[in-house]
Amino acid sequence: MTYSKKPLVGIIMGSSSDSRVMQGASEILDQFKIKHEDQIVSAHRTPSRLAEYAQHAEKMGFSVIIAGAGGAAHLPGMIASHTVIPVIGVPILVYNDKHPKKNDTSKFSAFGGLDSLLSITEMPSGSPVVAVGINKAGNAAIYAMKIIANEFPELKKKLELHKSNQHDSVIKESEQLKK
Ligand code: RP5
Repeated sequence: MTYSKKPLVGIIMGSSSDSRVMQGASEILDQFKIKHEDQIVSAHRTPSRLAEYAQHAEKMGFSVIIAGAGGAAHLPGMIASHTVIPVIGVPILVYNDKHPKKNDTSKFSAFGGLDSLLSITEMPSGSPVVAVGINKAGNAAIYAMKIIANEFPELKKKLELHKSNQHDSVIKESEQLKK
């Protein structure tokens, strides 16, 4: 069963190179049968598309936007400045090993993703964006579902089951240690 005919979550990322990480969010939402729409929107390469996307998100009625970006990760904050839809930022440690060139560090963040994490969390007062850990796109999906779960009791039950499964697997692992 799906919860809505329209996507409830908008997923955006600054570049196709972010998709490998952001897939983590899509996969979790798929597992829970939450419809989402995924797009590439670059805050600095497509600034007008970014503004249009915010209008699109309002029109689509997204409950949450998950925005992933690496480097100077201004995408989540810029989207948040255009809409009141809550934004969850995913700081991305940039890497691209599709066509690696020897000694080419241009695809890697100089600060191990901390630059992106701080860019997202250090939004000035009045324009908040929450952030999950570096590359933790799956956590963004779980948090997004927690936001929308009050509207959907079935989803709330599924999240509770997910939590109790986590509990049970720790107990099982602990029992196995004793053997
Ligand atoms: C950011 O710069 C993107 O989110 C991406 O993580 C990083 C590198 O982008 P590309 O060089 O792959 O376009 O804006």
